[in-house]
Amino acid sequence: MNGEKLLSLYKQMLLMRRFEEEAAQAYTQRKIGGFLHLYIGQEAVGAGAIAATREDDYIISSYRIHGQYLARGGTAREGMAELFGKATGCAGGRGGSMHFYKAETNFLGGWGIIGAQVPMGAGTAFASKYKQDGRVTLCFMGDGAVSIGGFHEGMCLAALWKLPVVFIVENNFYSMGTPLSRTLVTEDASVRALGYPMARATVEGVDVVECYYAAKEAIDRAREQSLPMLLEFKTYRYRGHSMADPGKYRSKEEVEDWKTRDPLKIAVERIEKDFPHLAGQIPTIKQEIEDEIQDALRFAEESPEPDISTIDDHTYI
Ligand SMILES: Cc1ncc(C[n+]2csc(CCOP(=O)(O)OP(=O)(O)O)c2C)c(N)n1
Ligand SMILES: [Mg+2]
Repeated sequence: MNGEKLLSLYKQMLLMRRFEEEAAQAYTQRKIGGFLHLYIGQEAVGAGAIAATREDDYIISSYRIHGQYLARGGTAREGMAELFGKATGCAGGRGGSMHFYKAETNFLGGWGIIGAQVPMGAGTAFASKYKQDGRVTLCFMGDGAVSIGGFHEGMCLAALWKLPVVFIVENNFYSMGTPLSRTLVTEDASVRALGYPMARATVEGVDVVECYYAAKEAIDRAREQSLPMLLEFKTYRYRGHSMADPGKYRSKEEVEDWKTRDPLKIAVERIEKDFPHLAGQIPTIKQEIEDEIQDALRFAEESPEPDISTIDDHTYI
């Protein structure tokens, strides 16, 4: 990966991080209602994997999606406005944190039912195969999804019909407060691929460069050979499951240990070591992101709420 690309991925991860730090703040000020699930700590996975896609590839995911939405070209303005429940949000203010959606960037949401996106991801991949449009689907999920019925149905059909889909498990070792050891007999969620079977890999999800290349291999295979794969990234969320969760089921040492492998820190170290001539751009990037986030907050604050007359819009009756 060249230095410019790495720098752009660093910038993207910083956007994700600062977007959510400010969202958390706004939540405590009651400017955001409902749920708010933060991606902080997991940024390398979304940034790396989505950078390896083509723009017309489909992305579908769970409810922990702000980062993936931003990586897929969603704007901070429309994202923040969505959190604030404003009409200018990426889902018209109706979806909120869990249901970001942006058809123009082939970002298909944003699903709150665990594993629901897996058969849907198989479905979009089936459509691509049927239409021979050369698109790949990236279907993100948490480790909690791999024991859900819908997961198995989607995996089964993807293997049977050789669909161009990459199932990405973001294994952050917890499903709400339940540790992985209480739901799976192994630490590697990718073993789930064996039964169908389909290719699998387990990769550390803290270095954006490694995430990029692991995803690229899977995406290339899906596109060129029309084959699915289960790609697991070991990662960690620094915050609780949602804003209501203080995360008392984890030790301070465990959280601190993962923070020593912070994706942003690793990216900066890589830039300084491999591309020292570009390191001088980092302060400028930080300022640009700061400006973008402050602009997004202002935009969200000043935007109108959806008009009551539009309450039935986008609804099947
Ligand atoms: C079918 C279903 N069962 C239960 C829930 C409640 N629930 C919401 S999030 C969650 C944990 C999921 O954990 P994981 O898949 O590991 O994702 P993470 O939050 O770690 O990103 C559960 C059980 C749900 N949304 N859907
Ligand atoms: Mg999890």
